[in-house]
Amino acid sequence: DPSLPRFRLAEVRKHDAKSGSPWVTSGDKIYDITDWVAAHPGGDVILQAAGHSIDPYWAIFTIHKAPHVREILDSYLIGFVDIADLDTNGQPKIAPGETLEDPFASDPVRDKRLVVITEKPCNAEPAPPQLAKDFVTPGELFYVRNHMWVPVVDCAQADQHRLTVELPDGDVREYTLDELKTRFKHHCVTAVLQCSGNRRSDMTKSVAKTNGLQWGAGAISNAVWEGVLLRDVLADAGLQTIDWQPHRAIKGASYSPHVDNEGRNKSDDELPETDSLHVQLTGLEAYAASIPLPVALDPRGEVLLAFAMNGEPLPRDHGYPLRAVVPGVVAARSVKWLSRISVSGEESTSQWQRRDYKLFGPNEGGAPDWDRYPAIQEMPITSAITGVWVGQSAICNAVKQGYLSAASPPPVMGSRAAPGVRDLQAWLTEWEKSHQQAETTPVAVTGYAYSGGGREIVRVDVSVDGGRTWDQAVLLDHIAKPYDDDEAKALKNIVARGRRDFAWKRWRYEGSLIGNSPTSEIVVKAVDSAYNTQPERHDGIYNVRGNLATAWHRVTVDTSG
Ligand code: MTE
Ligand code: MO
Repeated sequence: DPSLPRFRLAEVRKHDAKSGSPWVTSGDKIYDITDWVAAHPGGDVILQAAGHSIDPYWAIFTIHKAPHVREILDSYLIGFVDIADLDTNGQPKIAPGETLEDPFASDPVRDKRLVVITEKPCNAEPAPPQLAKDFVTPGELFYVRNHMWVPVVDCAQADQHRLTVELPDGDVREYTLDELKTRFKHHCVTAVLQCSGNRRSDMTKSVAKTNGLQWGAGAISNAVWEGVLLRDVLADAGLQTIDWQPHRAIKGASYSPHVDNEGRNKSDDELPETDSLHVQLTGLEAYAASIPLPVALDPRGEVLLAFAMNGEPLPRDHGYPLRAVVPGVVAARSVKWLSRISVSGEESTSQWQRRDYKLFGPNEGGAPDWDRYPAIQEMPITSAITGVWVGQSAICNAVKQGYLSAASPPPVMGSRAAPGVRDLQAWLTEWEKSHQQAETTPVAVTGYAYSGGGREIVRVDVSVDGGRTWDQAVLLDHIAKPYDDDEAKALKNIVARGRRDFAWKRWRYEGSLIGNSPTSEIVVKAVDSAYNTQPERHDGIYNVRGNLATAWHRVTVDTSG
Protein backbone atom coordinates (compact mmCIF):
# COMPACT_ATOMS: atom_id res chain seq x y z
CA ASP A 1 0.00 0.00 0.00
CA PRO A 2 1.91 3.06 -1.24
CA SER A 3 -0.27 5.42 0.87
CA LEU A 4 1.47 4.14 4.03
CA PRO A 5 3.86 6.61 5.67
CA ARG A 6 7.61 6.72 5.19
CA PHE A 7 9.94 6.74 8.22
CA ARG A 8 13.58 7.74 8.58
CA LEU A 9 15.90 4.89 9.62
CA ALA A 10 16.75 6.85 12.79
CA GLU A 11 13.12 6.40 13.79
CA VAL A 12 13.25 2.67 12.97
CA ARG A 13 16.37 2.23 15.17
CA LYS A 14 14.43 3.58 18.17
CA HIS A 15 12.01 0.66 17.92
CA ASP A 16 14.55 -1.81 19.29
CA ALA A 17 14.06 -4.87 21.50
CA LYS A 18 13.72 -2.75 24.65
CA SER A 19 11.28 -0.24 23.17
CA GLY A 20 8.10 -2.23 23.82
CA SER A 21 7.07 -1.60 20.19
CA PRO A 22 9.66 -3.43 18.10
CA TRP A 23 9.91 -2.75 14.35
CA VAL A 24 11.92 -4.57 11.71
CA THR A 25 12.67 -3.79 8.08
CA SER A 26 12.85 -6.09 5.08
CA GLY A 27 14.05 -4.41 1.93
CA ASP A 28 12.43 -0.94 2.08
CA LYS A 29 9.39 -2.15 4.04
CA ILE A 30 8.82 -1.49 7.74
CA TYR A 31 6.89 -3.83 10.02
CA ASP A 32 5.63 -3.36 13.57
CA ILE A 33 6.08 -6.84 15.04
CA THR A 34 4.85 -6.02 18.56
CA ASP A 35 1.86 -8.34 18.25
CA TRP A 36 3.79 -11.05 16.49
CA VAL A 37 6.48 -11.54 19.16
CA ALA A 38 4.21 -13.47 21.53
CA ALA A 39 2.86 -15.70 18.75
CA HIS A 40 6.16 -16.17 16.89
CA PRO A 41 7.05 -19.91 16.85
CA GLY A 42 10.71 -19.07 17.50
CA GLY A 43 9.75 -17.02 20.56
CA ASP A 44 11.25 -13.60 21.10
CA VAL A 45 14.38 -14.47 19.10
CA ILE A 46 12.80 -12.30 16.45
CA LEU A 47 13.63 -9.37 18.75
CA GLN A 48 17.29 -9.88 17.85
CA ALA A 49 16.47 -8.01 14.64
CA ALA A 50 14.35 -5.27 16.28
CA GLY A 51 15.23 -1.80 15.00
CA HIS A 52 17.09 -3.35 12.07
CA SER A 53 16.65 -5.48 8.99
CA ILE A 54 15.27 -8.96 9.46
CA ASP A 55 16.78 -10.13 6.18
CA PRO A 56 20.14 -11.41 7.52
CA TYR A 57 18.29 -13.45 10.16
CA TRP A 58 15.82 -14.94 7.76
CA ALA A 59 18.68 -15.95 5.55
CA ILE A 60 19.88 -18.09 8.50
CA PHE A 61 16.49 -19.43 9.51
CA THR A 62 15.75 -21.00 6.16
CA ILE A 63 12.30 -21.99 7.43
CA HIS A 64 11.26 -18.38 6.71
CA LYS A 65 11.67 -18.92 2.98
CA ALA A 66 8.17 -20.43 2.94
CA PRO A 67 5.64 -18.02 1.33
CA HIS A 68 3.17 -18.25 4.22
CA VAL A 69 5.76 -16.79 6.60
CA ARG A 70 6.20 -13.79 4.29
CA GLU A 71 2.40 -13.37 4.31
CA ILE A 72 2.37 -13.22 8.12
CA LEU A 73 5.09 -10.57 8.08
CA ASP A 74 3.20 -8.60 5.43
CA SER A 75 0.20 -8.40 7.74
CA TYR A 76 2.34 -6.24 10.07
CA LEU A 77 3.39 -3.74 7.38
CA ILE A 78 3.16 -0.15 8.68
CA GLY A 79 5.21 1.83 6.17
CA PHE A 80 8.35 2.29 4.12
CA VAL A 81 11.89 3.53 4.63
CA ASP A 82 12.23 7.21 3.69
CA ILE A 83 13.66 7.71 0.17
CA ALA A 84 16.47 9.75 1.73
CA ASP A 85 17.65 6.59 3.54
CA LEU A 86 17.57 4.27 0.52
CA ASP A 87 20.54 3.49 -1.69
CA THR A 88 20.40 3.19 -5.48
CA ASN A 89 19.21 -0.42 -5.16
CA GLY A 90 16.27 0.61 -3.02
CA GLN A 91 17.86 -0.95 0.10
CA PRO A 92 18.21 0.91 3.42
CA LYS A 93 21.53 2.77 3.49
CA ILE A 94 24.15 1.85 6.01
CA ALA A 95 25.09 5.05 7.83
CA PRO A 96 28.80 5.86 8.07
CA GLY A 97 30.27 4.22 11.15
CA GLU A 98 27.31 1.86 11.39
CA THR A 99 28.27 -1.73 10.71
CA LEU A 100 26.14 -3.93 8.57
CA GLU A 101 23.95 -5.88 10.95
CA ASP A 102 25.82 -9.11 11.42
CA PRO A 103 24.26 -11.57 13.84
CA PHE A 104 27.68 -13.24 14.09
CA ALA A 105 29.65 -10.11 14.98
CA SER A 106 29.85 -11.15 18.64
CA ASP A 107 30.83 -14.79 18.02
CA PRO A 108 33.98 -15.92 19.87
CA VAL A 109 37.40 -16.21 18.22
CA ARG A 110 38.13 -19.83 17.33
CA ASP A 111 41.30 -21.93 17.46
CA LYS A 112 43.22 -21.81 14.17
CA ARG A 113 43.68 -25.56 14.21
CA LEU A 114 39.98 -26.14 13.58
CA VAL A 115 39.05 -26.84 9.96
CA VAL A 116 36.26 -24.40 9.14
CA ILE A 117 33.37 -25.85 7.14
CA THR A 118 31.15 -22.76 7.36
CA GLU A 119 32.07 -19.51 9.05
CA LYS A 120 28.60 -18.03 9.69
CA PRO A 121 27.22 -19.90 11.48
CA CYS A 122 30.42 -21.51 12.71
CA ASN A 123 30.85 -25.15 11.87
CA ALA A 124 34.33 -26.49 12.38
CA GLU A 125 36.13 -29.74 13.19
CA PRO A 126 39.60 -30.61 14.47
CA ALA A 127 42.02 -31.66 11.72
CA PRO A 128 43.16 -35.32 11.85
CA PRO A 129 46.46 -34.52 13.67
CA GLN A 130 44.45 -33.09 16.60
CA LEU A 131 41.39 -35.31 16.34
CA ALA A 132 41.36 -37.92 19.11
CA LYS A 133 44.97 -37.14 19.95
CA ASP A 134 43.90 -36.90 23.58
CA PHE A 135 41.26 -38.99 25.29
CA VAL A 136 39.67 -35.79 26.56
CA THR A 137 39.34 -33.22 23.79
CA PRO A 138 40.55 -29.79 24.95
CA GLY A 139 37.71 -27.24 24.83
CA GLU A 140 39.36 -25.16 22.11
CA LEU A 141 39.65 -28.22 19.83
CA PHE A 142 36.16 -29.60 20.43
CA TYR A 143 34.18 -29.57 17.16
CA VAL A 144 31.70 -26.71 16.82
CA ARG A 145 28.27 -27.15 15.30
CA ASN A 146 26.18 -23.97 15.47
CA HIS A 147 22.94 -23.43 13.58
CA MET A 148 22.93 -19.73 14.44
CA TRP A 149 25.02 -17.16 16.26
CA VAL A 150 26.48 -17.63 19.72
CA PRO A 151 24.27 -15.89 22.30
CA VAL A 152 26.04 -13.27 24.40
CA VAL A 153 25.85 -13.95 28.13
CA ASP A 154 27.57 -11.47 30.44
CA CYS A 155 30.00 -13.37 32.70
CA ALA A 156 29.06 -11.17 35.67
CA GLN A 157 25.42 -12.16 35.19
CA ALA A 158 25.93 -15.82 34.29
CA ASP A 159 24.89 -17.17 37.70
CA GLN A 160 21.60 -15.30 37.28
CA HIS A 161 20.97 -17.08 33.95
CA ARG A 162 17.45 -18.48 34.16
CA LEU A 163 16.21 -21.93 33.35
CA THR A 164 12.43 -22.31 33.07
CA VAL A 165 10.97 -25.76 33.70
CA GLU A 166 7.41 -26.41 32.60
CA LEU A 167 5.56 -29.57 33.66
CA PRO A 168 2.77 -31.38 31.75
CA ASP A 169 0.10 -29.85 34.02
CA GLY A 170 1.33 -26.35 33.14
CA ASP A 171 3.18 -25.74 36.42
CA VAL A 172 6.26 -23.60 35.85
CA ARG A 173 9.39 -23.47 38.02
CA GLU A 174 12.31 -21.18 37.43
CA TYR A 175 15.90 -21.85 38.51
CA THR A 176 18.88 -19.55 38.32
CA LEU A 177 22.16 -21.18 37.37
CA ASP A 178 23.38 -20.36 40.85
CA GLU A 179 20.46 -22.33 42.32
CA LEU A 180 21.19 -25.30 40.09
CA LYS A 181 24.82 -25.25 41.16
CA THR A 182 24.16 -24.89 44.87
CA ARG A 183 20.95 -26.86 45.45
CA PHE A 184 21.65 -30.01 43.44
CA LYS A 185 24.28 -32.70 43.64
CA HIS A 186 26.98 -32.28 41.03
CA HIS A 187 27.64 -35.15 38.70
CA CYS A 188 30.44 -35.75 36.18
CA VAL A 189 30.26 -37.87 33.08
CA THR A 190 32.86 -38.47 30.40
CA ALA A 191 30.91 -38.46 27.16
CA VAL A 192 31.29 -38.10 23.44
CA LEU A 193 29.19 -35.67 21.46
CA GLN A 194 28.87 -36.65 17.84
CA CYS A 195 26.91 -34.93 15.08
CA SER A 196 24.68 -37.15 12.97
CA GLY A 197 26.56 -35.71 9.98
CA ASN A 198 29.97 -36.97 11.09
CA ARG A 199 31.79 -38.56 8.11
CA ARG A 200 29.09 -37.33 5.72
CA SER A 201 31.75 -36.45 3.14
CA ASP A 202 32.73 -40.16 3.02
CA MET A 203 29.21 -41.08 2.00
CA THR A 204 29.15 -38.32 -0.62
CA LYS A 205 32.48 -39.42 -2.10
CA SER A 206 31.66 -43.10 -2.16
CA VAL A 207 28.00 -42.98 -3.24
CA ALA A 208 26.35 -39.72 -4.32
CA LYS A 209 25.60 -36.13 -3.38
CA THR A 210 24.19 -35.58 0.10
CA ASN A 211 22.60 -32.44 1.56
CA GLY A 212 24.27 -31.00 4.60
CA LEU A 213 27.64 -29.87 5.94
CA GLN A 214 30.35 -32.03 4.41
CA TRP A 215 32.05 -33.11 7.63
CA GLY A 216 35.18 -35.20 7.63
CA ALA A 217 35.70 -37.64 10.52
CA GLY A 218 35.93 -34.82 13.07
CA ALA A 219 32.32 -33.96 13.98
CA ILE A 220 32.94 -35.88 17.20
CA SER A 221 34.80 -35.05 20.43
CA ASN A 222 34.98 -36.35 24.00
CA ALA A 223 34.86 -34.32 27.20
CA VAL A 224 34.32 -34.54 30.94
CA TRP A 225 31.02 -32.77 31.58
CA GLU A 226 29.99 -31.53 35.01
CA GLY A 227 26.50 -30.50 35.93
CA VAL A 228 23.37 -31.64 37.71
CA LEU A 229 21.16 -34.55 36.68
CA LEU A 230 18.14 -33.56 34.61
CA ARG A 231 16.07 -36.12 36.52
CA ASP A 232 16.95 -34.49 39.87
CA VAL A 233 15.80 -31.11 38.58
CA LEU A 234 12.58 -32.55 37.11
CA ALA A 235 11.81 -34.25 40.42
CA ASP A 236 12.48 -31.01 42.32
CA ALA A 237 10.20 -29.13 39.95
CA GLY A 238 7.48 -31.57 40.94
CA LEU A 239 7.28 -33.94 38.00
CA GLN A 240 5.08 -36.92 38.76
CA THR A 241 4.61 -39.73 36.32
CA ILE A 242 3.87 -43.42 36.37
CA ASP A 243 6.20 -46.26 35.36
CA TRP A 244 9.97 -46.03 35.20
CA GLN A 245 10.07 -45.13 38.87
CA PRO A 246 13.53 -46.29 39.83
CA HIS A 247 12.73 -46.65 43.55
CA ARG A 248 9.89 -49.01 42.74
CA ALA A 249 12.26 -51.49 41.24
CA ILE A 250 14.50 -51.69 44.29
CA LYS A 251 13.33 -54.28 46.77
CA GLY A 252 12.81 -52.89 50.25
CA ALA A 253 13.20 -49.29 49.19
CA SER A 254 10.48 -47.05 50.52
CA TYR A 255 7.89 -46.19 47.94
CA SER A 256 6.95 -42.53 47.96
CA PRO A 257 3.31 -41.96 47.04
CA HIS A 258 2.46 -39.32 44.45
CA VAL A 259 1.15 -36.25 46.17
CA ASP A 260 -0.74 -33.40 44.53
CA ASN A 261 -0.44 -29.70 45.38
CA GLU A 262 -2.96 -29.94 48.23
CA GLY A 263 -1.11 -32.85 49.78
CA ARG A 264 -3.63 -35.50 48.73
CA ASN A 265 -2.39 -38.79 47.34
CA LYS A 266 -2.76 -39.09 43.61
CA SER A 267 -3.77 -42.36 42.06
CA ASP A 268 -1.81 -43.74 39.12
CA ASP A 269 -4.58 -43.02 36.66
CA GLU A 270 -4.36 -39.29 37.43
CA LEU A 271 -0.71 -39.23 36.35
CA PRO A 272 0.58 -39.07 32.78
CA GLU A 273 2.37 -42.14 31.51
CA THR A 274 6.11 -41.60 31.40
CA ASP A 275 6.49 -43.33 28.06
CA SER A 276 4.15 -40.91 26.34
CA LEU A 277 6.06 -37.78 27.41
CA HIS A 278 9.00 -35.88 25.96
CA VAL A 279 11.44 -33.39 27.42
CA GLN A 280 11.66 -30.39 25.12
CA LEU A 281 14.87 -28.38 25.40
CA THR A 282 15.24 -24.83 24.06
CA GLY A 283 18.33 -22.66 23.71
CA LEU A 284 18.66 -18.88 23.99
CA GLU A 285 18.83 -18.51 20.19
CA ALA A 286 15.67 -20.66 19.81
CA TYR A 287 17.32 -23.86 18.69
CA ALA A 288 15.17 -26.63 20.16
CA ALA A 289 15.00 -30.42 20.30
CA SER A 290 13.59 -33.12 22.56
CA ILE A 291 14.32 -36.47 24.12
CA PRO A 292 11.79 -39.06 25.33
CA LEU A 293 11.16 -38.67 29.08
CA PRO A 294 12.28 -42.26 29.88
CA VAL A 295 15.75 -41.29 28.60
CA ALA A 296 15.83 -38.43 31.10
CA LEU A 297 14.59 -40.61 33.97
CA ASP A 298 16.64 -43.73 33.19
CA PRO A 299 18.36 -44.63 36.47
CA ARG A 300 21.38 -45.79 34.45
CA GLY A 301 21.35 -42.72 32.25
CA GLU A 302 23.24 -39.58 33.02
CA VAL A 303 21.47 -36.75 31.22
CA LEU A 304 23.09 -33.58 32.52
CA LEU A 305 22.36 -29.92 32.72
CA ALA A 306 26.04 -29.13 32.36
CA PHE A 307 27.85 -25.95 33.33
CA ALA A 308 31.45 -27.17 33.05
CA MET A 309 33.57 -28.96 30.50
CA ASN A 310 36.97 -30.47 31.41
CA GLY A 311 36.90 -28.67 34.75
CA GLU A 312 36.29 -25.18 33.29
CA PRO A 313 33.11 -23.20 32.68
CA LEU A 314 31.64 -24.17 29.29
CA PRO A 315 33.32 -22.33 26.40
CA ARG A 316 30.91 -19.91 24.67
CA ASP A 317 30.75 -22.07 21.53
CA HIS A 318 29.76 -25.07 23.61
CA GLY A 319 26.82 -23.56 25.45
CA TYR A 320 28.00 -21.08 28.10
CA PRO A 321 26.64 -20.89 30.70
CA LEU A 322 24.41 -24.01 30.59
CA ARG A 323 23.75 -26.83 28.15
CA ALA A 324 22.09 -30.21 28.08
CA VAL A 325 24.37 -33.21 27.62
CA VAL A 326 22.55 -36.38 26.59
CA PRO A 327 25.22 -39.10 26.64
CA GLY A 328 24.97 -41.82 24.01
CA VAL A 329 22.45 -39.82 21.97
CA VAL A 330 22.93 -37.79 18.79
CA ALA A 331 24.45 -34.43 19.78
CA ALA A 332 21.57 -32.53 18.16
CA ARG A 333 19.62 -33.19 21.41
CA SER A 334 22.36 -31.74 23.65
CA VAL A 335 20.90 -28.25 23.46
CA LYS A 336 23.38 -25.45 24.14
CA TRP A 337 22.64 -22.12 25.89
CA LEU A 338 19.76 -23.96 27.56
CA SER A 339 17.03 -21.63 28.77
CA ARG A 340 13.85 -23.68 28.80
CA ILE A 341 12.76 -27.23 29.55
CA SER A 342 9.22 -28.35 28.96
CA VAL A 343 7.80 -31.79 29.69
CA SER A 344 5.14 -32.32 27.10
CA GLY A 345 2.92 -34.89 25.46
CA GLU A 346 4.71 -34.40 22.17
CA GLU A 347 8.15 -34.03 20.69
CA SER A 348 9.59 -30.58 20.14
CA THR A 349 7.90 -28.98 17.13
CA SER A 350 11.21 -27.47 15.99
CA GLN A 351 12.47 -28.09 12.49
CA TRP A 352 15.53 -29.76 14.04
CA GLN A 353 13.35 -32.37 15.69
CA ARG A 354 10.85 -32.95 12.90
CA ARG A 355 12.40 -31.88 9.59
CA ASP A 356 16.00 -32.82 10.14
CA TYR A 357 18.09 -35.55 11.84
CA LYS A 358 16.14 -38.48 10.44
CA LEU A 359 17.31 -41.32 8.25
CA PHE A 360 15.67 -42.25 4.94
CA GLY A 361 16.12 -45.27 2.71
CA PRO A 362 18.68 -45.20 -0.11
CA ASN A 363 15.85 -44.71 -2.65
CA GLU A 364 13.99 -41.97 -0.76
CA GLY A 365 15.35 -38.82 -2.35
CA GLY A 366 13.65 -35.63 -3.45
CA ALA A 367 11.08 -34.51 -0.91
CA PRO A 368 11.11 -37.24 1.73
CA ASP A 369 8.11 -37.88 3.97
CA TRP A 370 9.52 -36.48 7.22
CA ASP A 371 6.73 -37.76 9.45
CA ARG A 372 7.34 -41.33 8.42
CA TYR A 373 10.43 -42.00 10.56
CA PRO A 374 11.43 -41.34 14.15
CA ALA A 375 13.98 -38.68 15.06
CA ILE A 376 17.51 -40.02 15.50
CA GLN A 377 18.27 -40.51 19.19
CA GLU A 378 20.78 -43.24 20.22
CA MET A 379 23.83 -43.29 17.97
CA PRO A 380 25.02 -46.37 16.10
CA ILE A 381 28.61 -47.64 16.22
CA THR A 382 31.36 -45.95 14.22
CA SER A 383 35.14 -45.70 13.99
CA ALA A 384 37.67 -43.72 12.00
CA ILE A 385 41.32 -43.60 11.10
CA THR A 386 43.07 -40.39 12.13
CA GLY A 387 46.66 -41.23 11.20
CA VAL A 388 48.59 -43.73 9.02
CA TRP A 389 52.38 -44.12 8.89
CA VAL A 390 54.17 -46.40 6.45
CA GLY A 391 57.80 -47.45 6.74
CA GLN A 392 60.05 -47.46 9.75
CA SER A 393 60.96 -43.79 9.67
CA ALA A 394 57.32 -42.88 9.31
CA ILE A 395 56.55 -44.87 12.43
CA CYS A 396 59.35 -43.11 14.27
CA ASN A 397 57.78 -39.83 13.18
CA ALA A 398 54.45 -40.95 14.54
CA VAL A 399 56.19 -41.61 17.83
CA LYS A 400 57.78 -38.16 17.75
CA GLN A 401 54.48 -36.51 16.96
CA GLY A 402 52.94 -38.23 19.92
CA TYR A 403 50.49 -40.40 18.02
CA LEU A 404 52.26 -43.55 19.00
CA SER A 405 54.10 -43.77 22.26
CA ALA A 406 57.38 -45.63 22.40
CA ALA A 407 56.49 -46.81 25.88
CA SER A 408 53.10 -47.25 27.50
CA PRO A 409 51.00 -44.14 26.92
CA PRO A 410 51.18 -41.61 29.75
CA PRO A 411 48.08 -41.37 31.97
CA VAL A 412 45.55 -38.94 30.56
CA MET A 413 42.83 -37.30 32.62
CA GLY A 414 39.87 -39.61 32.68
CA SER A 415 41.56 -42.49 30.95
CA ARG A 416 43.71 -45.47 31.77
CA ALA A 417 46.17 -47.13 29.48
CA ALA A 418 45.12 -50.64 28.64
CA PRO A 419 47.51 -53.21 30.12
CA GLY A 420 49.85 -55.04 27.78
CA VAL A 421 50.25 -52.20 25.32
CA ARG A 422 53.39 -53.14 23.47
CA ASP A 423 56.45 -51.00 23.77
CA LEU A 424 56.71 -49.57 20.26
CA GLN A 425 60.44 -48.99 20.39
CA ALA A 426 60.96 -52.63 21.34
CA TRP A 427 58.69 -53.64 18.50
CA LEU A 428 60.67 -51.55 16.03
CA THR A 429 63.98 -53.06 17.19
CA GLU A 430 62.50 -56.53 16.97
CA TRP A 431 61.13 -55.76 13.54
CA GLU A 432 64.53 -54.51 12.36
CA LYS A 433 66.18 -57.72 13.53
CA SER A 434 63.67 -60.08 11.97
CA HIS A 435 63.25 -58.18 8.71
CA GLN A 436 66.84 -57.59 7.66
CA GLN A 437 65.85 -58.40 4.08
CA ALA A 438 62.94 -55.98 4.38
CA GLU A 439 60.31 -57.87 2.42
CA THR A 440 57.58 -56.21 4.40
CA THR A 441 57.03 -52.61 5.34
CA PRO A 442 55.89 -51.67 8.81
CA VAL A 443 52.69 -49.69 9.12
CA ALA A 444 51.14 -47.87 12.05
CA VAL A 445 47.55 -46.64 12.23
CA THR A 446 45.68 -44.61 14.86
CA GLY A 447 42.06 -43.63 15.32
CA TYR A 448 38.95 -43.64 17.47
CA ALA A 449 35.86 -45.83 17.90
CA TYR A 450 32.56 -44.98 19.56
CA SER A 451 29.11 -46.44 19.99
CA GLY A 452 25.92 -44.81 21.28
CA GLY A 453 23.51 -45.84 24.01
CA GLY A 454 26.34 -46.42 26.50
CA ARG A 455 27.56 -49.47 24.59
CA GLU A 456 31.26 -49.96 25.22
CA ILE A 457 33.72 -50.49 22.37
CA VAL A 458 35.06 -54.01 22.89
CA ARG A 459 37.12 -54.58 19.72
CA VAL A 460 38.61 -52.67 16.82
CA ASP A 461 39.58 -54.57 13.65
CA VAL A 462 42.12 -53.20 11.20
CA SER A 463 42.90 -54.42 7.70
CA VAL A 464 45.86 -53.22 5.64
CA ASP A 465 44.73 -55.01 2.46
CA GLY A 466 41.34 -53.44 1.78
CA GLY A 467 39.40 -55.78 4.07
CA ARG A 468 40.64 -59.20 2.93
CA THR A 469 42.55 -59.99 6.13
CA TRP A 470 42.09 -58.51 9.59
CA ASP A 471 43.94 -58.02 12.82
CA GLN A 472 43.04 -56.34 16.10
CA ALA A 473 44.11 -52.88 17.17
CA VAL A 474 45.20 -52.15 20.72
CA LEU A 475 42.55 -50.18 22.63
CA LEU A 476 44.28 -47.27 24.35
CA ASP A 477 41.49 -46.33 26.75
CA HIS A 478 39.69 -48.49 29.21
CA ILE A 479 36.17 -47.67 30.21
CA ALA A 480 36.46 -44.03 31.25
CA LYS A 481 38.26 -43.79 34.54
CA PRO A 482 36.09 -42.22 37.22
CA TYR A 483 36.62 -38.50 37.38
CA ASP A 484 36.06 -38.25 41.13
CA ASP A 485 34.82 -40.34 44.07
CA ASP A 486 31.18 -39.76 43.19
CA GLU A 487 31.71 -40.94 39.66
CA ALA A 488 33.63 -43.93 41.00
CA LYS A 489 30.65 -44.87 43.16
CA ALA A 490 28.23 -44.33 40.29
CA LEU A 491 30.47 -46.38 38.03
CA LYS A 492 30.48 -49.25 40.54
CA ASN A 493 26.69 -49.30 40.42
CA ILE A 494 26.74 -49.03 36.68
CA VAL A 495 29.19 -51.91 36.39
CA ALA A 496 26.96 -53.97 38.68
CA ARG A 497 24.03 -53.38 36.33
CA GLY A 498 26.04 -53.88 33.17
CA ARG A 499 28.80 -51.56 32.07
CA ARG A 500 28.01 -48.40 30.23
CA ASP A 501 30.57 -46.32 28.44
CA PHE A 502 29.66 -42.99 26.91
CA ALA A 503 33.24 -42.11 25.95
CA TRP A 504 35.18 -43.07 22.86
CA LYS A 505 38.18 -45.35 22.76
CA ARG A 506 41.28 -44.42 20.91
CA TRP A 507 43.17 -47.29 19.34
CA ARG A 508 46.42 -47.96 17.54
CA TYR A 509 47.60 -50.67 15.24
CA GLU A 510 51.11 -51.72 14.36
CA GLY A 511 51.64 -54.26 11.60
CA SER A 512 53.19 -54.86 8.20
CA LEU A 513 51.98 -54.18 4.68
CA ILE A 514 51.41 -57.31 2.65
CA GLY A 515 52.94 -57.80 -0.83
CA ASN A 516 54.42 -54.95 -2.86
CA SER A 517 51.41 -53.31 -4.45
CA PRO A 518 51.99 -49.58 -4.98
CA THR A 519 48.95 -48.63 -2.88
CA SER A 520 47.37 -50.13 0.19
CA GLU A 521 43.90 -49.62 1.53
CA ILE A 522 43.82 -49.36 5.31
CA VAL A 523 40.40 -50.17 6.76
CA VAL A 524 38.92 -49.99 10.26
CA LYS A 525 35.70 -51.28 11.80
CA ALA A 526 34.69 -51.58 15.43
CA VAL A 527 32.54 -53.85 17.58
CA ASP A 528 30.54 -52.78 20.66
CA SER A 529 29.30 -54.64 23.74
CA ALA A 530 26.07 -55.60 21.94
CA TYR A 531 28.22 -57.04 19.10
CA ASN A 532 26.99 -54.36 16.74
CA THR A 533 29.45 -53.61 13.99
CA GLN A 534 29.62 -51.25 11.01
CA PRO A 535 28.32 -51.83 7.48
CA GLU A 536 31.00 -52.54 4.87
CA ARG A 537 29.95 -49.86 2.39
CA HIS A 538 27.89 -46.72 2.31
CA ASP A 539 25.71 -47.81 -0.65
CA GLY A 540 23.23 -49.69 1.51
CA ILE A 541 22.91 -46.94 4.13
CA TYR A 542 23.03 -44.04 1.68
CA ASN A 543 20.44 -41.39 2.51
CA VAL A 544 19.87 -38.05 0.87
CA ARG A 545 20.67 -36.15 4.08
CA GLY A 546 23.92 -38.05 4.55
CA ASN A 547 23.17 -38.88 8.17
CA LEU A 548 24.88 -41.67 10.14
CA ALA A 549 27.65 -42.36 7.63
CA THR A 550 29.15 -45.23 9.60
CA ALA A 551 30.57 -47.61 6.97
CA TRP A 552 34.08 -49.10 7.41
CA HIS A 553 36.48 -46.18 7.27
CA ARG A 554 39.08 -46.53 4.52
CA VAL A 555 42.28 -44.65 3.81
CA THR A 556 44.33 -45.47 0.73
CA VAL A 557 48.06 -44.92 1.10
CA ASP A 558 50.65 -44.71 -1.65
CA THR A 559 53.45 -47.04 -0.63
CA SER A 560 55.49 -46.89 -3.85
CA GLY A 561 57.74 -44.05 -2.72
N1 MTE B 1 22.11 -26.13 20.68
C1 MTE B 1 21.82 -24.88 20.28
N2 MTE B 1 21.24 -24.05 21.14
N3 MTE B 1 22.08 -24.46 19.02
C2 MTE B 1 22.65 -25.30 18.09
O1 MTE B 1 22.90 -24.88 16.95
N4 MTE B 1 23.48 -27.57 17.63
C3 MTE B 1 23.25 -28.98 17.98
C4 MTE B 1 23.59 -29.22 19.44
N5 MTE B 1 22.97 -28.24 20.28
C5 MTE B 1 22.95 -26.63 18.48
C6 MTE B 1 22.68 -26.99 19.83
C7 MTE B 1 24.00 -29.91 17.17
S1 MTE B 1 23.33 -30.36 15.67
C8 MTE B 1 25.17 -30.49 17.60
S2 MTE B 1 25.98 -31.63 16.67
C9 MTE B 1 25.75 -30.12 18.91
O2 MTE B 1 25.00 -29.11 19.58
C10 MTE B 1 27.16 -29.61 18.77
O3 MTE B 1 27.71 -29.30 20.01
P1 MTE B 1 29.14 -28.61 20.07
O4 MTE B 1 29.13 -27.42 19.16
O5 MTE B 1 29.37 -28.28 21.49
O6 MTE B 1 30.12 -29.64 19.56
MO1 MO C 1 24.64 -32.07 14.78
